[in-house]
Amino acid sequence: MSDLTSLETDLLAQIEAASDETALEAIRIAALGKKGSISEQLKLLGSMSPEDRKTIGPIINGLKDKIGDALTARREVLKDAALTARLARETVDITLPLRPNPTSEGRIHPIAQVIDELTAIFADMGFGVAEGPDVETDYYNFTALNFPIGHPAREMHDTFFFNPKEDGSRLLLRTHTSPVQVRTMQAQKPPIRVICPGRTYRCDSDQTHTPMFHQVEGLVIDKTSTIGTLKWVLEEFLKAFFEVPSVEMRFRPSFFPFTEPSYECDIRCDRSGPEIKFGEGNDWLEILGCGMVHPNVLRMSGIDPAEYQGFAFGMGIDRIAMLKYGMNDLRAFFDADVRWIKQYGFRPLEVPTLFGGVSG
Ligand code: 2U9
Repeated sequence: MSDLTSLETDLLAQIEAASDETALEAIRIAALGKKGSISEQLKLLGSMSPEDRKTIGPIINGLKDKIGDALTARREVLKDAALTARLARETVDITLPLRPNPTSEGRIHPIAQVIDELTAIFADMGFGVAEGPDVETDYYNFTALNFPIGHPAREMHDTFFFNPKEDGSRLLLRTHTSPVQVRTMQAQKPPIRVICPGRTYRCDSDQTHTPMFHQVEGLVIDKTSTIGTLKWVLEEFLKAFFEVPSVEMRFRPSFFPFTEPSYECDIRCDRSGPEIKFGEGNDWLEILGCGMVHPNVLRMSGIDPAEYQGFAFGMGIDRIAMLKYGMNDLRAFFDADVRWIKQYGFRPLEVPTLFGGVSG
């Protein structure tokens, strides 16, 4: 009896002292396992007299249950303690800033945005987009566009030339996107309706000029297009781009070797307030150049000017981007300053669309 009492005291003390579930499991096996101290006592019942078995049996079974209950209770306590310790160890610092994700951090450059906008507007009028190389030959940049050899207009373009090759020819960085239209005329039969947005280069740098800038030019070649069609296309473009119900245009005579007649086009605007407004006011703003394609240009690209005619126009993308989105220093476009792009760039999933109103 006293053996059983001291076994009980001893086991309860061990259970109370167990510091984790592994230690507790070892105690359980030592007491209730096949060869455990309580199991050994139970085995002795078989050799006892029926009277002894009657009195001692319930005591041993009671001890077994008591130790079982104590083990369960202690296991719960240890489990809780382990969980509490784990929670304390694995705390999340909710004051840490979220890791930035590309769609919320990245911005679309205003130039890329404006190219998307004008492409959508011209696509609506049936224009395709053509692209060509930035490094060009003298032929595509000048000769095919009716710049005679030695003509002063070649000098006016402030061209970046590469070193001459052995045969004396020099490659250059295109000074306008017009070589792309020449390549298009060589590759396609009329009718042709394309715009050519892209990088252009001139050796010029101040607050309104950067050595690399962007132009978009347009070309239409068919049998019937006239200055009237040209005016309509430009008017529709300007209304859609600047999001105004009407624009008033003024065409001034000009000179380009590749068009005849040639014009510079101004639009009516109001510059009296902090922001420039189009379609109203008493000021004029030069916005683009245009004209009917020179017969020599058509002929040089294999198109018969007796059968076909057409018009072309060109404008500076950087300039129209600045006008539309209120930026005043052209050089900031190319500084790659993250603070600037955060201020003036467009969020990838919130870009203005034609269907939602161009500036959203
Ligand atoms: C071909 C035939 C004709 C393209 C044209 C202009 C007028 C023009 C300037 C505007 C501002 C360039 O960025 S800018 O300085 N461009 O005024 N461009 S007509 O005429 C072409 C082009 C290609 C085969």
